Amino acid sequence: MKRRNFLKNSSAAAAGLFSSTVLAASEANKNTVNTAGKNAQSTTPIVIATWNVPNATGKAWELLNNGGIALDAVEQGVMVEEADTSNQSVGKGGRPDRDGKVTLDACIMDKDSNCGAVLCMQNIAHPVAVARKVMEDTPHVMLAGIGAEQFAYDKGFKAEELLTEKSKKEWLEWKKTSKYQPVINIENHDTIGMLAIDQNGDIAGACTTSGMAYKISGRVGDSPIIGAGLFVDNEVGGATATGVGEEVVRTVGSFLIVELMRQGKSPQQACEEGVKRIIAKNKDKLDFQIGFIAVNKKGETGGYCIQPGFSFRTYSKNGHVNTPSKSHIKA
Ligand code: SD4
Repeated sequence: MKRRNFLKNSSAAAAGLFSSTVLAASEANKNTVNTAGKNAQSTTPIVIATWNVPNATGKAWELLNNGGIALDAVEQGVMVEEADTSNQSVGKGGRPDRDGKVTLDACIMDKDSNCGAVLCMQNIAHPVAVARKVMEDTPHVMLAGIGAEQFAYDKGFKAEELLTEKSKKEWLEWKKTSKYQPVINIENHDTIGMLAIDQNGDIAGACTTSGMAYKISGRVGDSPIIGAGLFVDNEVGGATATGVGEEVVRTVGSFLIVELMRQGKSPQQACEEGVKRIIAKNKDKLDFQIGFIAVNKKGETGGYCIQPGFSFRTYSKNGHVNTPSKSHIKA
């Protein structure tokens, strides 16, 4: 299959599965206040994450509020989603590739621009924690595949079956009808990217995913790629992405957004410009989703996406809020 077709199908598929996410998000919204204005207020400490992930942002806030550092907050925050088997886009329970293997991608970045990532790693439930070990205990930034897995074992991580019965059943169903071709309305969105500013005013970020469902074995998207799925500059702010990773990589989206903030744009303006760059490259096929979130050094936040339905969670002294993102295509 031509790359373009695969992307197109994956993209449309992503937009399709989106509707279930939207429904779930709107259910959860009933218990939250949407105060987009409040999110624009500057406040630190603060945590912001892609999608409506109250348990993850709750965990991160617990650490930040007790004086914890942003790096610990984002790591432990996203680990909540990695452990949640009902989230089929992250960690254990993630949807597998087309061969039935769950392969995980994650990265982490700290206030000193140290970073670590693991790509296409199997059998380890917490790739973000392994990414942190890569950052702290090796001279490298990225470890991939078997090497990443072996490194994790060396660091004391235990092998776990990541394919849940639910994800296995869905994959077996997919195999029956698709004969290994990408099929519209299969792919998934719920990758968690998280950014935090701690009481010292320092910024860190993390991003973790099981990638696009039923991807070609070995495929890696934007999520573990520093600059694409995540970027932090402690002088400026941070940004992270969700959606069709190939498109985020093509614009080095998160780095772009941080640089736009450096030039004076607000997080909201920077996210909108980041999405516009992607749209400009895909004028005739806007059938996929990209969502960006960003925070600047002052604790102002922003988010923007292509398709309606994306939301992001913030937790600060202003409260714990799920904000439906503004979108290029209107609902
Ligand atoms: C990827 N960006 O692997 C990820 C997918 C994603 O919610 O965001 N899913 O391309």
